[in-house]
Amino acid sequence: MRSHGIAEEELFSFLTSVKERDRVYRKVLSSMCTLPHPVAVRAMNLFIESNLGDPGLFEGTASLEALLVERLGSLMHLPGACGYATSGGTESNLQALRMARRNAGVRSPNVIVPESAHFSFEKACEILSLEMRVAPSSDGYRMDADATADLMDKNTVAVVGVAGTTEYGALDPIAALADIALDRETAFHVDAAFGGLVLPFLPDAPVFDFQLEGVTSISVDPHKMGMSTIPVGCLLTRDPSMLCSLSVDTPYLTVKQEFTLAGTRSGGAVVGALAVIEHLGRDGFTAVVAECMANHHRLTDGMAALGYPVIGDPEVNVASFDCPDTPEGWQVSRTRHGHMRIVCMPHITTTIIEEFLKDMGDMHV
Ligand code: 0PR
Repeated sequence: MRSHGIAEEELFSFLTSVKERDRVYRKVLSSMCTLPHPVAVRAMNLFIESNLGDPGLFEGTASLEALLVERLGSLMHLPGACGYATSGGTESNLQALRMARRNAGVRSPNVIVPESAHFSFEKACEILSLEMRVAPSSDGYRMDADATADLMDKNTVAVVGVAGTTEYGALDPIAALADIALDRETAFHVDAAFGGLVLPFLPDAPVFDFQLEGVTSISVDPHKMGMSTIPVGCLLTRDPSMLCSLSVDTPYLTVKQEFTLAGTRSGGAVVGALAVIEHLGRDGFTAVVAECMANHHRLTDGMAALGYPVIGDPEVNVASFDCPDTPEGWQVSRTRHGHMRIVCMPHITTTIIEEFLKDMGDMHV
């Protein structure tokens, strides 16, 4: 640490100059985060000092967290769902498996995850000492339900399905998996970290939520398609006792028990997430998602015309292509199979997609 601090103006000119090294979102086609909606920034600033780790001090903020859970629970067709705002999909997925392990109480627990699962499950299984059994995909990109059933045994504490996979935008056969889990009395966690704020706003999306009796918990992240400030995810559970099973005593806080993973938690970010949901409403989200999907389809049509048909059958605004080269200046990502991957987030406009397709076309002349 410096022995004498530097003046504010000097500090901010330093910070501003270093920020120039960060990418601006414009040509970033690889991210599942986006520019926060202005109401999220404003709400976050209003609640900037709020700490949900001690909710008795911030009762107003805590009630807004409860409202966020209520709004997302209703969106997932369970208005009374329990839950809390996490730091994102990784924490939600970890806590979902932790609940499942606690509730099952078996000696050598295992979980079944799809090949397409986000790497957060690998972290969660290591931390929780769970054996991670990977179910193959039936068509390359979707979990095989029969293979999942074959992998289960008496020590299986949870099955995981993904609604909107990170790499191919696909949906695992959630309804079939929910039936299997219900039949075997096993927890079924749906990772809708990305798809949870896309699928409810699409006209004919498959059912992936609490409408399916077997679904016991869901991850859905406002800091992805919810356009909130980072970090905000949300873990939802069907049954309050699942969440309460994670409670530990917190003797010297204003509340005496907590089930969250983090202690100190940003109230500002959580209110930011709620602000976007309240401000846009169903109509606003439907419009944002329609725009993202229109751009996604323009992209997949344009890429197909260039000789790169989309891989698999994405149901959300994530598309991958067997295209080894990337035009200069664009940030795309590569899947584990080496495919070019593009996410049409709200910051990716039609003009940007047209520009990208033009650069793609020019690359091969
Ligand atoms: N589940 C799914 C289906 C996800 O896609 C992700 C993240 C997670 C869980 C984990 O969420 P958190 O990162 O919030 O813990 N998917 C993106 C990915 O890993 C996250 C991301 C976002 C990556 C922005 C890059 C980026 O610029 O690809």
